[in-house]
Amino acid sequence: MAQIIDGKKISAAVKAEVAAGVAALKERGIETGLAVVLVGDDPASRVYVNNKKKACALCGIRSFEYTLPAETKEEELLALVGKLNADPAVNGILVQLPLPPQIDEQKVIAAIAPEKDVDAFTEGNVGRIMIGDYHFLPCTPAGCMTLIDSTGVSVDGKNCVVVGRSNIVGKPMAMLLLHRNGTVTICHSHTKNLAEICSQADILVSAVGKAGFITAPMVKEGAVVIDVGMNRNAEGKLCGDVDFEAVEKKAGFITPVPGGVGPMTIAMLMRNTLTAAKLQNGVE
Ligand code: BQF
Repeated sequence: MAQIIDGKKISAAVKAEVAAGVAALKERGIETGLAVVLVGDDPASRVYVNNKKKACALCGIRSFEYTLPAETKEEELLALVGKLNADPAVNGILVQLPLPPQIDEQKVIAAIAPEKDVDAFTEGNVGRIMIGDYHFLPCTPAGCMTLIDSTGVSVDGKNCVVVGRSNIVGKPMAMLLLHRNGTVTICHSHTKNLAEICSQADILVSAVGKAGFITAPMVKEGAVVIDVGMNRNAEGKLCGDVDFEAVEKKAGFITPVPGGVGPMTIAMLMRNTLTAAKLQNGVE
């Protein structure tokens, strides 16, 4: 029976640490602020933005919400990002993805000042992750890494399998595991023998987006299983990529959904915002 990794509890500890850091800045007269930009009214995005605002309040970070209509033009959003780049009260800028189809996401991301890019999505910050010299880690992979560390299992020399190759999760996740000396395999929709490759993983990270994708035969006895999936099953219940009931019996450690990676993503955003405030004020 696997030990369940409590992402809620671990994220609370990270947020408490951030709150202490934010309070220490405040004592020196420095306020920490995060701008959260939402375009349109996607209900999932609305929930995520609310989670981020709530976490800001808990950490003592000022949040500035900008909600723009779904039909917002690209140049209007670019103008807002430009304004936020120039605003000294804003230490971090978060543009909630996905954006509506008339807006080029890459163009908007590229417009964010690198020192305020708390998602670590801009080209320069992505490049810094590749060479292992960074200020900001992308929130979800950073959260996964903290969850892996909480198990006490070392990544060094282990077989690590990442399923999914997105720029936001899969690719940077693989890079972080590589920095820790893991032997890393990235699987995706064109991978042959995916089940067999997964079944050899000491550390398995799934970021696929399909409920029930990772089944028990795909998991090595005692493995660390990190479930990044955010799906709704047939009953409309929130669930990950992993068949939790079955895999729980075989894995050594497993993250639940909800209460696993999701809360860590938010906590890491708070940490990055504090880091941004320190960097912009020459602290530390
Ligand atoms: C939890 C996200 C897919 C696409 C875009 C806590 C969140 C989720 C779950 C949350 C996510 C997922 C976020 C739980 C932010 C994580 O208790 O399990 C928090 O708010 N997330 C996002 O901003 O964009 C996404 C998933």
